[in-house]
Amino acid sequence: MALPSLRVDQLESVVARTIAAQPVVDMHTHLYPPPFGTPVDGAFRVVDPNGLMLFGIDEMLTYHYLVAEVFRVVPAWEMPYENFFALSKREQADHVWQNLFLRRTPLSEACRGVVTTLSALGLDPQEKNIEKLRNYFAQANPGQYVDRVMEVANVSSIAMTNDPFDANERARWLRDPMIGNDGRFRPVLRIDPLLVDWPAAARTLTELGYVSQPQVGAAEIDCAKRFLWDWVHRIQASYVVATLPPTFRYPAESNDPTEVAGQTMLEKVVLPLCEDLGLPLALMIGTRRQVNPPLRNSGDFVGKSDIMAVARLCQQFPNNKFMVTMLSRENQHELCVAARKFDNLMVFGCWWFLNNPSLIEEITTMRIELLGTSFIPQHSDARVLDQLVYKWSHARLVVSRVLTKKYKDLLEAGWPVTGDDVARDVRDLFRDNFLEFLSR
Ligand code: FIX
Ligand code: ZN
Repeated sequence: MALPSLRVDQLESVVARTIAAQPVVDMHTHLYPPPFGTPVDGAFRVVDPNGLMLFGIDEMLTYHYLVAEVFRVVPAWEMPYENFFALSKREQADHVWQNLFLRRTPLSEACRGVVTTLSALGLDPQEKNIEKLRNYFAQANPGQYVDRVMEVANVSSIAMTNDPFDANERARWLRDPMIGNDGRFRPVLRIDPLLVDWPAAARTLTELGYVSQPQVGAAEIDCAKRFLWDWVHRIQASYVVATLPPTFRYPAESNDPTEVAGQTMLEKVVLPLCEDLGLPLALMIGTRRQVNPPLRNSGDFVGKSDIMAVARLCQQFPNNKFMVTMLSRENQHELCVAARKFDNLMVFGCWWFLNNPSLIEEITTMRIELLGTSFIPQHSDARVLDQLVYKWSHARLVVSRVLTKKYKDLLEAGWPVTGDDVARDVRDLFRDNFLEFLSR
């Protein structure tokens, strides 16, 4: 028997409850399971300084979003960049805690995120003594802590970003082929240099025995194919991803050899392999890297990109699947319209500088109006495990608000909305759209 329609006054609580209860498949993060190493042990001894599994208060406070913000209030003439980065992680965290949380109100989204996370983990965010907070995380067993955070955040699966061009990460995979074998994490192959910096990619490939020259010829295409095939299989990648600058064009509009090489790699290596293996290619477009290099990975910026490049790719490679997010707010509308034209385009996430409630609300509303529920509303981009908690609880709140409003409009237009309808839509948005796109 069909369930009765919800009343307008029931919508808000039913939608909020349904979204809170829906486990999320997080399709893009920079998180890793414990075998990838943790930088410090429980006694704060440095055990693996380049370890990739980050968690705890010091990592949260030194997130690159917060590092950028602390230089707003203690500028480089007071705390030169190199002095800040010469500090130990604990000292950097102390500096951020002092200046963004104790001396000021932690109003920004990234600051509020730390507060949400501490509260949800059962800690007192008003605890001004950071050592007490540190002690909590020091007692955590990394493997069990992954479960705890996933439970609190209600996240059922975490996509990693696995970069064979990063010597640190690559060495770990080569040392231990089973390193990514953790059912909670989903490996994803990141290939930026192949598309944006072929000379650098060629150096790495050569070092690894896939001997390549800075000029792309048949041998280079062959080497890159073998490299990509080997790594997709070594890590068992769910999809392939690259972050691209706002200047990305398809087809390339200049004769710049690196751009032309990137296009050749895309057309002759990446897309054929993705098609053969049925893997989506995720393109994250719009990052202008290092506009302020001394700020390190806090020094990246945003730029408006060209959606026609995406449309041409979708049109010319109909057997490929593309998942696309764009960093610039100005690109969001056109990207949505492109998704109406191409069923091999999945729009995802409110990325980085867009991951703010006001922008998520605007973008998600527009996406629903143009695409119904056929998109992936958010990914966390978490770099520190604990951030899953706030990134998802904040996103859930906003998506709840947007969906409630949209269901209300529909009820008023004369269409019944049941609890089952809400559950199905929420499942699609937070889990199934991604999983079905992978397996399509
Ligand atoms: O390229 C990316 O995957 C970006 O998400 C990162 O490079 C960026 O630093 C980030 O963490 C944004 O949230
Ligand atoms: Zn990312």
